[in-house]
Order: sequence, then structure tokens, then C-alpha cells
Amino acid sequence: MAEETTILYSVATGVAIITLNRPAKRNAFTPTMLQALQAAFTRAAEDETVRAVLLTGAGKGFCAGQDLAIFDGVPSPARVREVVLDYYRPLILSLVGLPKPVIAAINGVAAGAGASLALACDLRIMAHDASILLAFSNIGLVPDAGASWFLTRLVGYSRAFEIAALGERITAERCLTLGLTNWITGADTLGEDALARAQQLAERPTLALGLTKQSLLQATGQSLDEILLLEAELQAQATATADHSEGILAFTEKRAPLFTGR
Ligand code: LHQ
Repeated sequence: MAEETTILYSVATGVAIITLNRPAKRNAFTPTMLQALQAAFTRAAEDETVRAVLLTGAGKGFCAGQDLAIFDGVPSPARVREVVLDYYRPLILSLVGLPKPVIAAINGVAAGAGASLALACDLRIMAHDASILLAFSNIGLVPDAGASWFLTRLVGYSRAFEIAALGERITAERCLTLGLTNWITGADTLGEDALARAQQLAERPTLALGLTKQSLLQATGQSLDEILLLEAELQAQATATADHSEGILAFTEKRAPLFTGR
């Protein structure tokens, strides 16, 4: 399969649908694919008609993480450091910096850096038979691509350690119990349900959601007063949006608001 087709991109009613598309390899990442995925995030960020992003995988898996076959054996520490810093770091930063809600529709196993990618999304919906697998320790590696950061925030240290150290598949049911996924649904209804959730998000006040993402992501790493100051700044920005004016008008007119994302 040509590299350029490893990431599919389409837009439907305000939702950018990004599909990891190397199904024969469970959508394992090659460097070119990582760059194409980052470009897709940038495209979704810049397109004003896009108000939510849906990320999913083609075929049986969501993403198997780094393609281990491309290294032709064990890569040098320098090469691994380079891949993690030059490809995964900007990818994850572009995902969390994307000022629109991103929902992962986890259609199969999300393993290694594929799990990291899923955990970096704002929301997750999983098929009943999907799973999350911190596969790193199974090959003697440590969590990367932000998995340590996201996992500890989502489930706390001890559960994060259990999941990372044992390298067992976490079923969708357990992900729901642990708070690793927001929703689960049938394998046959995942596409439809994920799109409905994304469309629901696309009808919300997009700019305010982007600012909300900023404050929530920073909240755990900063002091209360730092967050109080940040919230004041972000609130001032949100106040200047057309969606805020519409929200106030709709409230006074006792009707549902019609947000335009501006
Ligand atoms: C794969 C992969 C894969 C290549 C399935 N690579 N082919 C960053 C930077 C630098 C270095 C190191 O790491 C990192 C971060 C990481 O992501 S490290 C973690 C990498 N990922 C893994 O260790 C997961 C390895 N894969 C698996 O455990 C299983 O394949 C999973 C659980 C993902 C899927 O299991 P199944 O559904 O039973 O499928 P399968 O094992 O039969 O795989 C299907 C095909 O996909 C197969 O190819 P083949 O040609 O034999 O049909 C696999 O070789 C290939 N594949 N993962 N990561």
C-alpha cells in the first residue's frame, strides 16, 4: 500500500474523520504515516468548517503502535530517541494542541503508541470487543508517546503501573470501569455511534471547547492560583465569541442555542 493512503481524511457535517489505514499490520505506525497523521491534525485544526475530529482505525485493529518491522532488528538507542522525539512528540503535541474536540473510535486493539494516541484524545468510544494494551513492557520498553502522562491522569499511579507493567489487554468493559473510555458500544454500531457523538460535539461552541481543552489539560500540572488566572484569561476570550452572545440570547429567549463555532 502506498504511504499516502495510510491516513484517510474526509469531512462530514462538521466532523473530520481520520482513519489509520494499514489494516494488514493492525495500522502500525511507519514514520511517513506519523507525519501524514500530524498533517491531518493540522488540516482539521485549520479548516473552519471542522468542529470535531473522529479518529479511528481500518480493519480489525485501532493501531498496533510503532511498526517494529521497519527497524530490521533492534534499533539503536539513538534511532529510537530520534523517532520518539521527532515523530511521536510533535504528533501528540499537535493532537492535544488541536483546539477542537477529538474523539477516538476504538474499533479493535490499541497497542503501544496506538494506546498512547487513543489516550491522548479528549474522548474515547470503544467497541465491545476492542481493547487497550500497554504493550511496551512486553518487549522490554517503557510507555512513550505520552502514555505515562495520560494514563496516570486517567486512572492514578497504581493502576497505571499495573497496566503498564503487566502488559495485559484491558477489555472495553474494564476500560469503562477504570475511566479509560467514555462509552462502549457494539462492534457493528461503533461507526454510527462515534459519528453521532462527534456531530453532537460539532454543534457545541467550538472555540469555548478548544479553550476548555487548554484549561483542563493544564489543570493537573499547575497550582490552583495559576489555574484561576488561566481561567480568567480564557473566560475573557470565550466572552468575545459569537457563540457566547448566542448562548446568552438563547437563554433569555428560552430556546436552545444554535452555535456556529465562531
Ligand atoms: C505488526 C505490529 C507492529 C509491525 C502487528 N509492528 N507489525 C516507539 C518508537 C520506537 C521504538 C519502539 O517503540 C515505540 C513505541 C511503541 O509503540 S512500542 C510497542 C509496539 N507495539 C507492540 O509491541 C504491539 C505488537 N503487536 C501485537 O502485540 C499484536 O500484533 C496486536 C495485539 C497489536 C494485534 O494482535 P492480533 O490481532 O492477533 O494480530 P497479529 O498479531 O496477527 O498481527 C497482524 C499483522 O500485523 C501481523 O503481520 P503478518 O504479516 O504476520 O500478518 C503482525 O506482525 C502485524 N503487526 N503489530 N507493532
